[in-house]
Amino acid sequence: MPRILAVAAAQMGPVSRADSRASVVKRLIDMMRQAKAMGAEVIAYPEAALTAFFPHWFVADEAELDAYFERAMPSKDTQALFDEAKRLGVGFHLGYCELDFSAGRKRRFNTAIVVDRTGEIVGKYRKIHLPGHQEHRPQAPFQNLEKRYFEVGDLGFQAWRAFGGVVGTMICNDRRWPEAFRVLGLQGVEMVFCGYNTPVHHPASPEHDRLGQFHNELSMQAGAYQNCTWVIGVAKAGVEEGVDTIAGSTIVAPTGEIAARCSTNGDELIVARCDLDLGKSYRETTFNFAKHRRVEHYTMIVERTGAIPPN
Ligand code: CDT
Repeated sequence: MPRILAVAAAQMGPVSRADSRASVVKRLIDMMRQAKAMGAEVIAYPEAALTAFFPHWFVADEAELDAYFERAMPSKDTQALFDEAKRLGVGFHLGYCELDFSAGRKRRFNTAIVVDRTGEIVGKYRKIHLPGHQEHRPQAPFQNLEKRYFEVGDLGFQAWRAFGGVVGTMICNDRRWPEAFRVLGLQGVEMVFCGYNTPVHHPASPEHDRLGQFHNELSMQAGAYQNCTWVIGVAKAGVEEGVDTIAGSTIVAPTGEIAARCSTNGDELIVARCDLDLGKSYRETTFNFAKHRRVEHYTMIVERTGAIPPN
């Protein structure tokens, strides 16, 4: 019996600073209903989908910063999304910013959850590869203060059983790191959700500006092929609070081919019927990890962080 999972990538156009959480949730619910009508069983929303991507600017006031974070999930405003998911029988992936007190102190994470078709959370991931900088750079046209506002995720790259397969998540910058994909690949992942907010411009390296979409697809297509998995890459796109961000949400097959791609830079849904067994022939041949990986030659990957050229 084929394991077909119909998945929607829900690209979002900008969210403004002034938008209420409830209005954004309503937008997500509208897309969920449309996705259901298009035959989707799961819908994937972007990184930090509930607010504007505030790491692009400096927030000095702690209470103002905390207002971008959820203290519980479901929260008062997101409960309606969970209720609708259950009512429609549609699972979802959601990126949001998490305020956590479980370790006896306040911690902030850039988080994503996977929710099954009954509205239950089946997996949570906290972003590990935080890009950007900690210090305020008032001269820059915009900033990426993720290293200031978030702690490095403490949950690792986990895969979970959901939707009749094995799924995992990573967030935005994680997709550029093959280690993130491989740790999921080593758990037999069949579908990886990855939300992103990627600026078109790179103030520190403007020579990269023309390559944003290429590097987005290069990273996700390589990760998909080398780990025999579907990758659902979903953007928050367009000009948000003055920062232009790439669109190009894509559903990538385990072959490395793009099965569907958004063509606007606003709210847009794409749906693909994903055969979760499509990675099997790669997993059993070219990428039969147990047979071909030579871990005795990979020790440097975990023992060394930065590159050290030979003498
Ligand atoms: N949100 C996020 O992780 N953004 C980063 C910006 C880095 S630009 C190379 C990203 O990887 O898209």
